[in-house]
Amino acid sequence: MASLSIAMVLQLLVFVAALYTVEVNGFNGGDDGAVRLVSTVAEQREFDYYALAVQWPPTYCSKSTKCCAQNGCCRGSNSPSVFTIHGLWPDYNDGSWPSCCSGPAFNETEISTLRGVLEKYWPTLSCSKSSTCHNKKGLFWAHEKHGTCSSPVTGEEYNYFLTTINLYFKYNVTEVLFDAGYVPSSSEKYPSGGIISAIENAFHTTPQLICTKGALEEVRMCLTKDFKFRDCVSGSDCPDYVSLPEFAVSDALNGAKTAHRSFTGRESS
Ligand code: U2P
Repeated sequence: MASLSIAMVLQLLVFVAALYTVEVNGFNGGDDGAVRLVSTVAEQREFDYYALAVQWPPTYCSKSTKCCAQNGCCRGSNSPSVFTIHGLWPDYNDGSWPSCCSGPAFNETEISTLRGVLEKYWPTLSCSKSSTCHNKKGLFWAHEKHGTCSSPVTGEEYNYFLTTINLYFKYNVTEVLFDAGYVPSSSEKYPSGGIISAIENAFHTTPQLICTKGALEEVRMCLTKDFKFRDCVSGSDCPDYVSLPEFAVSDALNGAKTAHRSFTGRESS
């Protein structure tokens, strides 16, 4: 009788262990446990729309304190002088967004043929590694929360990046603003309303402008899941007049020097 109960207890233990293993490993290869499974499921609700965010590197780079080979701010005279891609973000109508969705982890080799265009038009403007899902850090492009959460529409990783690049070229914010006279300047201030109108005239959509210390940092345009323009759920946060700074000459020179140092393997701090 006693040996029978021991066998039953052992069987029960094996069963519980098996159940636990299935639950932990079920979604994500089992690297971070059952809590992760719950949060993944909760965040799987499909997104409502996209925000295409493009950023103005001189504004972002004015906050950049560190140079390294990967940092697009540190390319000296080759630093980006056009709006570059920040992201194609799946968003919810309530102003939030999904942050980690199930699906394969970011795989750099899948986008190797796009690498040149991504380096140029989707550069990281920072030395710090971006957070990815699974509590890891990686390339700026590895914001899995965006690519994997977009997958119900864009499918596999390569197509997410290709779609984003195509939208970026199709809706060329740099060209529209420069053509309307909103050109980089170290002294001019431009009316935010004028910048918004230039985009409205070109694309028939109202963009959301994001500023840092009175300088235009980002333009976001919102799209339905079939890539037609729609309203964003948040408004602009810019003052009435904004600057569109040039890369300061000293920044470019410093960038050139530090980039050179970085490319020879020494990282500045
Ligand atoms: O705005 C700050 C950061 O929040 C993330 N974000 C913001 C708005 C939005 O619609 N979707 C979204 O993801 C961005 O985070 P990142 O991709 O840079 O990590 C944005 O920079």
